[in-house]
Amino acid sequence: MLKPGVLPRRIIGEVISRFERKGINIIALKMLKMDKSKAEVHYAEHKGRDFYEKLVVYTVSGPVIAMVLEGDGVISRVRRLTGATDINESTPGTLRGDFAASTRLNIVHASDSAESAGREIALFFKTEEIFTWEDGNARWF
Ligand code: 3AN
Repeated sequence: MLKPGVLPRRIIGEVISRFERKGINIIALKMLKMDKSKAEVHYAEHKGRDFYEKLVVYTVSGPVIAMVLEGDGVISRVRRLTGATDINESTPGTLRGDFAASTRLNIVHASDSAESAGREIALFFKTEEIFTWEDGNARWF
């Protein structure tokens, strides 16, 4: 998920192209505004942390771009492209290393396991909104 700060910075294309250039398939994509209850479910694991309330307020503050990404080892590959959560740790060349100026507003959310991906995808997409597709060139890789 590209967080609300991405849209006004006009870097949606740049962020998404990092995933595409790494050979990851986009199999679902939409722009939407999360409501408070959806944001609270999305970040339920952080309830009670000192940054939680502000994180929810930020998440509902504007449109987000939600995507389902597919590929070999996609969760770890996406998280490596995303970079560390803490912006003081995120390496240049990663999305957060290059674009995030605050840990709370750190550009993107990426699922950290197949289990959380399943839960999070269901928050954003119906089954019929997800399209797996064949890359005709993939057999040469
Ligand atoms: P990640 O998004 O890298 O999986 P999580 O799940 O630990 O990291 O945190 C979810 C979100 O909560 C982060 N993307 C960030 O916006 C926010 N967050 C996490 N830790 C902090 C922190 N120490 N201070 C402020 N915001 C934080």
